[in-house]
Amino acid sequence: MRTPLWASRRNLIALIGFVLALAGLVAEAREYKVGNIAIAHPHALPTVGDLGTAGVYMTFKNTGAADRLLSATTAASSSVEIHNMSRDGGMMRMRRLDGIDLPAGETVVLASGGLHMMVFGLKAPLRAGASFALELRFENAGKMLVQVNVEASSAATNQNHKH
Ligand SMILES: [Cu+2]
Repeated sequence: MRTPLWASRRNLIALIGFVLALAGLVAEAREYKVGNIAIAHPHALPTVGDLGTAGVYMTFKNTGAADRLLSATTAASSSVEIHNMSRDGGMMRMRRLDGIDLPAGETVVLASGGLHMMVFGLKAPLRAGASFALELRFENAGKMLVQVNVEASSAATNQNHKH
């Protein structure tokens, strides 16, 4: 007896879904671990025109005692700052921070419109698909080198992130 066509098509669709889910996992799989800190999905937005700055985002998951991100450096730019963006009345305001607290057992997300890092004085424009090494320094966990992927995003661009 032959398998009805609708059954095999359903299997094919399920297979395609599985492959797509797997591809998504691979793209998101860039995760690092130093001490109790897991660092997931370090990424930056492509630069716009000659603008020598870009926002850098990632997620920190602290599975141990409280820690703190102190600073970051990269050979790709002259400096890296830690910023927080928040809504103040109707205005988005940017504040420079001297670190980011990573409370025990908590996840801290650096994302567009909130906590983020920012590279200044980029030596070359950031193009989607490229990547650069960024060294993170934590109070307790020490140093960790992560690879930051430059990813195009429809949600935000560096154009509306001027200082
Ligand atoms: Cu900023």
